[in-house]
Amino acid sequence: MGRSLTNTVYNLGLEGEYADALRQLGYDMEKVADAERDAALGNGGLGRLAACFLDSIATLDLPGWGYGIRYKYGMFKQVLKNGYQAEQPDIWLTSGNPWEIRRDGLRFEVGFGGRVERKKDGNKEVTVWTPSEKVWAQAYDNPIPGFSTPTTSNLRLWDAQPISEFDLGAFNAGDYDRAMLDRERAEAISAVLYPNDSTPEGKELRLKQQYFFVCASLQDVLSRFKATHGTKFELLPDKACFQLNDTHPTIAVAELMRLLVDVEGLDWDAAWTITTKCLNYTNHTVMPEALEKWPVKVMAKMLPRHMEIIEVINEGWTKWLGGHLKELKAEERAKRISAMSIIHENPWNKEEMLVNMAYLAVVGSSAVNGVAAIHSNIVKDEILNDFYQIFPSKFQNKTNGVTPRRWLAWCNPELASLITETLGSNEWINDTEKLSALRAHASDPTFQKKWAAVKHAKKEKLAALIKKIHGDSVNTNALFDIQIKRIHEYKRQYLNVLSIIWRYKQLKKMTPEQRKKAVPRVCLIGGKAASAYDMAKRIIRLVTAVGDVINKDPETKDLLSLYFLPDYNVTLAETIIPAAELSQHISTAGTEASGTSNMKFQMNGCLIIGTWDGANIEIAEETGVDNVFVFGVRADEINQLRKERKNFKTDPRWDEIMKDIEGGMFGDKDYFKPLVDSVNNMKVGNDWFLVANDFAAYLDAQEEVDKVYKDQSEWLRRSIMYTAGSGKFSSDRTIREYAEDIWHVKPSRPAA
Ligand code: OX2
Repeated sequence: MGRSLTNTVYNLGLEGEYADALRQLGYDMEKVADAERDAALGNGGLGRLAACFLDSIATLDLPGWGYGIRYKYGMFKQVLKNGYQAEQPDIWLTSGNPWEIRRDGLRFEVGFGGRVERKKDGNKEVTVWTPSEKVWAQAYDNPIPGFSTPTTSNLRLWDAQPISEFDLGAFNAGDYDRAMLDRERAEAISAVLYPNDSTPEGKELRLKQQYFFVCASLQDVLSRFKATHGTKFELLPDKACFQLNDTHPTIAVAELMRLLVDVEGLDWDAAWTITTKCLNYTNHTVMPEALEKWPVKVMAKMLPRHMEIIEVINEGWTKWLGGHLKELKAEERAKRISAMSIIHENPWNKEEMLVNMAYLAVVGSSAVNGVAAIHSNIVKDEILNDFYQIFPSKFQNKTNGVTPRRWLAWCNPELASLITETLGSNEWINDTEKLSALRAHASDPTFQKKWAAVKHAKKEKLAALIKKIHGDSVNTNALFDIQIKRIHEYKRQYLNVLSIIWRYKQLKKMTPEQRKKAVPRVCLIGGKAASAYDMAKRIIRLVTAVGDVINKDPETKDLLSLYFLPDYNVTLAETIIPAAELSQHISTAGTEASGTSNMKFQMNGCLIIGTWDGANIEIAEETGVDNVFVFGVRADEINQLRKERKNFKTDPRWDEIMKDIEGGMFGDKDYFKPLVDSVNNMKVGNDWFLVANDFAAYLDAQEEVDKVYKDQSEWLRRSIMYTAGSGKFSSDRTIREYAEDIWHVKPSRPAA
């Protein structure tokens, strides 16, 4: 969520009044705002997307809430120790969180483990699950005010608390540790956010967290439903629906069945009809390791009743599938059924059976969507193709969006004022399609001058931050070139660093006269590496090591510098993005589902260098493809290129740089060896993300960037065209599509 104070004050339209009131009390708005800690309860784009969605849901007066976990420790704080990433706990709750409201009395029991029995209830057989461990899920509400509306939405977060406060018996017997055991075990559930982005660890605690928040959230919604509609559960799909955000909450399929069948006494078929109508699933990534699969053994131990339910769902599903595919020959039919079974063998360990959570979600949902056009096609044609063939109408696309309030109007008030002044009203804040009227001004020199002045002021602000972090003054007349996102091999920060090394080597070779003609650049890279992701941590070290060399070189430092910005988070992004002139979205084609920072940069008039991937494609279409620096292989070439890896002939410039790194030009050569080996060994399976394949095209695209930057009027024209073309990427548009096509809800304002 990032910070709430300024966003709330702005969304309520109170900015002037609030700052005045603070001043009267002797406080400065900016300082007060700065004292707030970011709520960092997610990993990256997936969580931040949900935050933007909540802003749009409230602003559009839609009846929707968010649910999650009130982690005691959110996303770790990243610090650099001698240029290496180190993780520190994010202790954000110690001084309290003024935004949350603890809902006393609003808590639900959540169980784990134990046994399942059949019992007779009259002549009906009922299933009774007796968990061996129980905790409370305590509700905390976080208000989400809409912009320019009285509607305020809610983010309800669950905190895990012990059912029995304290074991006095154990304490009296002198066993102090055991006396506290229940509390510790319960609190562990909502203690820490897993610091992965798209690489779930097979940790039992993670499944426990997932079930914990799903169970509490479903009980919460059912209890509100029952307060109005009693037990008329056939009405549930009209009154409630759930959007499952990736595979993490997909245990909801089994849990809703359990609540309806075991707790409410519905028969299985009626419950299944209701469940599948209420649930929808969004896939957010193509990374195979992120499509969660839980070992049957783990699931059966922690959630024995859910494992049974999943088995029954799978039996029904595979049986139905057999009927549906009856035209096929027996062998082919068996193959297809086995490929689509929710429970299947672990391909790496034949002894182990797995529950495939994405398959469970698809079978248990009404709608399945990807998050950008290309990604939704990959979901249909590759990841879930078998299912798409069976249920083509279930599959949809919902291209992501970001809230123009936080990501343009509030983080860049100077640009917002200029836009409002030029368009004659601030209606664009709620109707971003109106930004397209800026196109008429894109080539106007007077307007360009004003536009450039805003960008420069934002660059000055970022430069001050760099000075604070690194102690260096950067050249604010240089092109500010930025890549901020989680560090991952598929996002290819590595490719960026390699091109910076090449640029440095070129500058070194130039005469002073030639250097005068070079475009100066300040390169900034920021992002966290999952604590267990070794290769990503090496990439960070390469960035800092290269920065250490070039930032100290008196010959070139005004022409090229490279800084790693530690602890990248929402608040930092709010300063970085408005200042950016070039942003990098250079994932291997077909690997970044959408990306959302690309949209934030676009809104702020920042040019994009990018691959034909994720939402870059739609951004280019809206901005004008010629205004974007597009390079690299296309998604449909990737499989073939991976197979041809052995025969790939690397560029001589690449070979030179690899030798430089291996030879210790940036120190730490042993530490960088695995990094070099991961891309430089020409065998099948190596350089999986095709860094070498795209290297030459990327250098060409970078050269083109320099060329255009030298023509400032063309650069500014493009910059204006980016903002003008960003209308589609408001999360208001995305949320309207979800509301109309999937949720079937309409706006409604509380009566005045
Ligand atoms: C991210 C995707 O990597 C990113 O491409 C997308 O824009 C974002 O989700 C929002 O849809 N973890 N993070 C993601 O997916 C998962 C899983």
